[in-house]
Amino acid sequence: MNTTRKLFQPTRIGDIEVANRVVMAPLTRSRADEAAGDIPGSTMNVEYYRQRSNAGLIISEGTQVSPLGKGYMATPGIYSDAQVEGWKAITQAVHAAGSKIVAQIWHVGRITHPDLTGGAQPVAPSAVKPKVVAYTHNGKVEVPEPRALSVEEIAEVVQEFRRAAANAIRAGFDGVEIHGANGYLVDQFLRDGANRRTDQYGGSVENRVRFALEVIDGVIAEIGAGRVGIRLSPVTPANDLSDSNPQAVFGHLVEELNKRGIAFIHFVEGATGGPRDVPGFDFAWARRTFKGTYIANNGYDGAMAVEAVESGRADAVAFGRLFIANPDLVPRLKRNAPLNAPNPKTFYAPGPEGYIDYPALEAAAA
Ligand code: 8OZ
Repeated sequence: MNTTRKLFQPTRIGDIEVANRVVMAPLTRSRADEAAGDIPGSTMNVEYYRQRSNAGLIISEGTQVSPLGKGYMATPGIYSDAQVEGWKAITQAVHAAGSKIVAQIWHVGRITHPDLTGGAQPVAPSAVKPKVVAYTHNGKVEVPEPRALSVEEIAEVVQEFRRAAANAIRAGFDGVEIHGANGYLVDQFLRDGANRRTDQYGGSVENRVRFALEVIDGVIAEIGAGRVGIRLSPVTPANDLSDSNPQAVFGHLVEELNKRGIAFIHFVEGATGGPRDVPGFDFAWARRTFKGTYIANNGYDGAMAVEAVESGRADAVAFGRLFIANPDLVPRLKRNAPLNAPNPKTFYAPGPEGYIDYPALEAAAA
């Protein structure tokens, strides 16, 4: 039994009191009501999150801050009143089951296609086309070249993140995670593989970090630093993004985030969903430097997570795939119980199969 391990003890993540240090990672599941306007909160959406409320903290699936911020079919938004109403059913169920939940607020930038954005051309820091395919109702399509945002439009996107954070609180979330990882818009500004700007948002490290900090500062002004986190993936090649010197840009960002007293940084250590040993960024340095909660992610199993929190290498650990397949992941990890294997075929498929029908331990044992 692992029950007495630190991973399973309560703590605070910023202003958020959590029952344990197991975090459910943000997971795109593509089961919002797209026809109604990318609205979450169906009976099966509520049941999915309710089943997983044994996590100390749930980070919601990525939720777009605007129609242009959408990059996948049937992902939920958090910009309309109907979306806020939908989220309320989910946050209420999670709280009733004793967990906490933050909204992952998301703009995909250039990782989308006009078929997903109501016909609009994707936007990005610069007109640099990634080698990425999008899945739309018309099948698999290459994403087109994006257009560069103007300085005025950048300010509007910052406002969209700010409104999304205010909406998250209205919807009953305990806070937000800004999606700064995996090659989406915030990350596109940070890394020079996508950012070729020559104005105050490009070039130097300070300039490339500017957009992320404007988003952070806008969101802090709206909901308070103790309810704000960010997800970062300094070395992931996901979505065809790279940087010539991740330590420089993400090092500066971590120091600036530290000054602002945000609740947490959620680090994807290595290549998202792949190898952990990718050079270019010193995660141990970030852990020592950042005074808020360090949430570790990427390929952890129970033993690794117990060790990481016990040794102080991380404050909390986020699990993605394991939470898809194991609704009762925390009790299973406590008992070293066997785990269900996830079925990738149903990760993004519509409907309840592979979503709310993975068995819990008691049911599995019966
Ligand atoms: C897998 C499929 C769709 C989206 C990410 C939001 O990479 C995602 C995502 C992952 O952060």
